[in-house]
Amino acid sequence: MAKSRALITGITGQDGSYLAEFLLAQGYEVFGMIRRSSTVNFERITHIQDKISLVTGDLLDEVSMINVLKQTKPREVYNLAAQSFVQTSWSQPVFTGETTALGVTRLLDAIRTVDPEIRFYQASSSEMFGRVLEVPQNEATPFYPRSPYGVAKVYGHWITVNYRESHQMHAISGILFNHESPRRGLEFVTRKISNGVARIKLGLESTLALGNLEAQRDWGFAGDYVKAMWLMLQQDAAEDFVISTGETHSVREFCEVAFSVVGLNWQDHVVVDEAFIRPAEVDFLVGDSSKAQRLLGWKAEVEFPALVEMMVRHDLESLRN
Ligand code: NAP
Ligand code: G4F
Repeated sequence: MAKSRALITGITGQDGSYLAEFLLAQGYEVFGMIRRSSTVNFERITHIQDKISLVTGDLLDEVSMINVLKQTKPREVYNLAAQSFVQTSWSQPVFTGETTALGVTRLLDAIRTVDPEIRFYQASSSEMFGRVLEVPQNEATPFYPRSPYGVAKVYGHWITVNYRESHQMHAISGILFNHESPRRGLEFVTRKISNGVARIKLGLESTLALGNLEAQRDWGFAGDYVKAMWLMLQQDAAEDFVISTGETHSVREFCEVAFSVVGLNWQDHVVVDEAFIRPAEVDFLVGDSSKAQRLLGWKAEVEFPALVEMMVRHDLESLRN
C-alpha cells in the first residue's frame, strides 16, 4: 500500500521535530518545509534527516508554498510554522502578523488552489484566551488576546474556520496550551530555567534573571501533544480541539521544582529583571481538554514534575558533554 504523505511547516522547530518522528513511526512519508537561511539550523531533526525530505518555502511567499504543495503532493498539511515567541511580537508586530496571521491565509489559499482535498492542521494557541473570560478554557471560551502574537493567532484560527466553512475544506485548529521539552527554544521560560539551573549547578553562572514569577501556565510535554495533532486530522468531521493537561503552575513553582532537582534553593539564585516583564501579561491559563479525551481518546501522559525533571536532567547532561 502507498504510504500516506504529510507536509510539516516549521519542521525545524520543537513541535515539528516531534511530529516528524511520530508520523514516521506511523509509516508516513514525511516532507518538511524549511525557509532559506545562511546557516543550517537542523539540530532538532539531524537524527531523522535521512528519513524525511526537506523542501524550501516560506510562509511569507505564497508562490513558494504552491510549488511545495505541487512538488510534495501531501494528503495532510500541518502548519506549525510561525513567529512563535510572544515577547518578540511586541518589537516585531508587523512581521508577526505577516507570518503568524497572514501566513495561514497564504497556505490555506495555496491548498485551495493546488488540491482542496488536502487535510489541514493549524497550530492555534491558548495565548488566544489571554485575559481569560472563563476558567477552565474550552473550545467555546471567547478569545481576549493580550499580545500581537495572540492577536495574530486569533486571525489564523478564524481564517482556518472560514476556509472550512467557505470552501468545505477539511481544515481544523488545535488550540494547544503550552507544551515544553528538552528541545524547547532557550528563550522560553521553561527551557531558560532548566538551562539556567544546569549552568548554576555546574558553576557556569550564579544567578538566573526572570520576569513575572506569578504567571501561571498549563504546561504539558510536546511529545504528547503532537499525537493529538495527528488524531485530530484523522477524524471524519473537521472540528477544533483544546489540548491541555488541566493543571496550572506558576513560573515560581517551575523554579522551585527545577532547582530542587539538583538540590539547590531557587531563592538563592533567581532575580527579577524588569527587562523580562511584558507590556501586557497573560496571567493565568488552564485548559479543559475533555472533548479531546472523549472524541480522540487523548490525554496528557507526562506530568508536571516529570516534565521539569526531564528538562533539567537533559540540560545538565548536554552541558557536561
Ligand atoms: P518553534 O520551535 O518556534 O518553531 C517555529 C517554526 O516555524 C520553526 O521551524 C521556524 O523555522 C518556522 N518558521 C518561522 N517563520 C517561518 C516562515 N516565515 N516560513 C517558514 N517557516 C517559518 O515553535 P513550536 O514551539 O514548535 O510551536 C509550533 C507551532 O505551534 C507554532 O505555530 C506556535 O506558535 C504554536 N504553538 C506552540 C505552543 C507551544 O507551547 N510550543 C502552544 C500553542 C501553539 P526556523 O527554524 O527557520 O526559524
Ligand atoms: O515561556 P513563555 O515565553 O511562553 P508563552 O508566552 O506562554 O508562549 C508560549 O506558549 C503559547 C501557548 O500559550 C504559545 F502559543 C507560544 O508560541 C509560546 O510557545 O512565557 C511563559 C510565562 C509568561 O507569562 C512570561 O511573562 O513566563 C513568564 N516569564 C517570566 N519570566 C518569562 C520570563 N518568559 C520568558 N520567555 N522569559 C522570562 O525570563
